[in-house]
Amino acid sequence: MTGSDDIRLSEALAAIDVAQTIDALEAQRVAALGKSGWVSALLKTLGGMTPEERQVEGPRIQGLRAAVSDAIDAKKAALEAAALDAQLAREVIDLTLPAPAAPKGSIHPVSQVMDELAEIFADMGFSVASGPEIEDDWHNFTSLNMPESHPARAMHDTFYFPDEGPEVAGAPTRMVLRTHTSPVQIRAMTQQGAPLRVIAPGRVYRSDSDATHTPMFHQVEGLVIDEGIHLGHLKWTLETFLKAFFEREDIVLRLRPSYFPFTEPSVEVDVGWQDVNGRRVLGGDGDAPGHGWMELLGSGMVNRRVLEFAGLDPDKWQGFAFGVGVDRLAMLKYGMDDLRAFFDGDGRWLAHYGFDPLDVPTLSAGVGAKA
Ligand code: 2NL
Repeated sequence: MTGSDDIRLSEALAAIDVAQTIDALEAQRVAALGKSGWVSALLKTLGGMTPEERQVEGPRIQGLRAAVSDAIDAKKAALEAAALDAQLAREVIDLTLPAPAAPKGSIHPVSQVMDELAEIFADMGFSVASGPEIEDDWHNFTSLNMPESHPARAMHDTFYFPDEGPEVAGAPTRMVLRTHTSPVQIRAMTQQGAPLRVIAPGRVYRSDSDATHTPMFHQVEGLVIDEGIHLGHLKWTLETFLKAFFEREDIVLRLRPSYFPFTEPSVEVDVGWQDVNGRRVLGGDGDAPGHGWMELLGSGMVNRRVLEFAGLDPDKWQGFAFGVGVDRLAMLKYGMDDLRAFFDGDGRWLAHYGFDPLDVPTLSAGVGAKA
């Protein structure tokens, strides 16, 4: 018995040694150690033995089992190591391959400037409001103290839709492409009430097209409503905004009386500039020699009639508002000289003037990190 078992063992070990696959090895395991394997059969005979026989046969059969099991484990480790070596040899990385093409997109200067504006005004407690670009004429004109007959309506070169729109404030209305973002602020006042601090950046439309006008352009308006608001608050806010935006402390403002139907009094805001190597650079007193003034913003105290249209009591609440062209701000800050190129979608222009998508404007890092 012992002799034939030794032969079976050496045959099993030889078969394990020549196994080329995990499957072949598994077949050897089943043949020896499986339910009806020869080692398992030997183990079963232990039950019918005398204690004396079992004392000799037990360790001998367990020895056979361990010899087969150890040989299988060792062979399995060797086969797995060989398989890994083969895989590593197959999966070579060619480090001489060129890197994948870098992404080509960039952030349009108008988007960048709007992000900068949101960041600067957020720091002064303003939130950003938005609204429809297709407006009814009540929100675009009537509520801003521009009734049907008002000459300012004609001045706005409005794009009208052909059909009559829904009734608004009890009267039929026509739909227009908004000519300013003021209607967004009317909606903010109506929906959020007072006190209120919002800016409304976005696209606006006027039927006007030449070297300095495009039928679509971008505007940002700002509105503050609270008790006891006066022109001093307006001037401080615009000064603080322009200093942060142009990243210079020497910005000087000049306020001139003007007229807008929606503000009373109305104020035109000029910014001082100086000549630096033949270029106009903002900053400094515009009245100094070699300096001048540039008209930049329109603003004023919100007309009491506009507050009433928006459902606010003008004896309790006062406010100031302002409007400025975003495209113009971008040109002044980043040095483009042709407005029309903004909307041509020319990849070379965008590559030159566009911003890194990761270059997000923040007050802590500077709102205009890279031109
Ligand atoms: C300009 C002038 C301005 C406003 C916009 C405004 C909005 C409301 C009430 C009162 Cl809801 N006013 N906006 C006020 C003054 C001027 O824009 O020249 N924009 C480019």
